[in-house]
Amino acid sequence: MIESIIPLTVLDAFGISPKAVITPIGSGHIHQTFLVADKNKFVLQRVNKIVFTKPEIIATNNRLASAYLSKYHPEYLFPAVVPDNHGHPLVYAEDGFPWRLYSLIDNTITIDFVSSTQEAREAAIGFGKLTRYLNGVDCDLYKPTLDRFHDLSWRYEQFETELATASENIKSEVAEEIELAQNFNYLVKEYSELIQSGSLKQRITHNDTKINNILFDRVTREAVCVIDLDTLMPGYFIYDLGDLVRTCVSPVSEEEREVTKIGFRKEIYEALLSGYLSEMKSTMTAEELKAVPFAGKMMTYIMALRFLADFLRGNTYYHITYPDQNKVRARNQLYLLKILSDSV
Ligand code: GN1
Ligand code: MG
Repeated sequence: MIESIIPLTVLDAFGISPKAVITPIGSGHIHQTFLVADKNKFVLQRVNKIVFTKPEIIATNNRLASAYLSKYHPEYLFPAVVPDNHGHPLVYAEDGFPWRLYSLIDNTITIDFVSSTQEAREAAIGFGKLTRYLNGVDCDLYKPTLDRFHDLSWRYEQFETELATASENIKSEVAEEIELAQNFNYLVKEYSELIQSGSLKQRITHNDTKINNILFDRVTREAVCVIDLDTLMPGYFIYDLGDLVRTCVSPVSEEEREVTKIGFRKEIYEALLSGYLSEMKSTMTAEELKAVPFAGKMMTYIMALRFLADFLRGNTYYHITYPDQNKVRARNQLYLLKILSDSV
């Protein structure tokens, strides 16, 4: 029963009637998300504090961005949280888990799959615009909500740690994936050199730019606003452009088991680049532009490593609905990486 999952104290703190109609929504791997139909419609979320151990940092980064955007880009739609009755962004339930509330943005939809160059371009414009609009902020005011989140060297180290401690049994189940992952290790060196050269500007990036983290207008299919701002924090443009490429170019998602269905849709890739750069190019250096082709490969590799490491550690991070789901995801991403490496 939904009512038993959502504590009444939480509903009360947000001023939601216990009679509101509440249904689970969303396809995220981390939090639990619900649609609340009360006098108005809301999105209520239980924040996974096992993953986000410092949810206050999310709230602070979002508050800073929201204040900056409403001052300098007042027309920009930034999905700020609805505070509780005391003006707090988070309400802690008795079990220690924080909850937060958003207004539902009417007449919008999310998509899990890009079916046209227009959708790809729109999504890339949406994420590019956010970073461009925040170009003038002092990045030092924003703290990492997850440390070293997209640090490829660190993710590779984590993968190696899991490899060193996993049982032979588990390792033999993913022997092929382990070998593939190790073969792409040269990307870690490329990444480290790129970061150490200082050629990428630190910016405020979204860091979770998968296609279902953008709201589209139900009718015009234009991008309305970006959502899921948990990882809005300092980062590099390659993280955002890269995750767009990772989640959009293939005709199938990261969940697809049949690897022969994975592919590279050139026209979608070009639409992503053209959309993202139409927003961001004016703020980018020549060296950053040179790093554009690296973005998709880097982010696809990082996800392959993360899924594989989670499989090796016994699936403690990503929500799974069947036993070898993280293996499937890792394999999928490694195949996509191979195709990307041959294509860009
Ligand atoms: C997670 O929860 P969700 O779906 O927004 C993950 C992202 C991955 C994504 C892969 C905090 O995002 O980094 O790209 O799964 N978020 C976190 O689908 O780990
Ligand atoms: Mg997320």
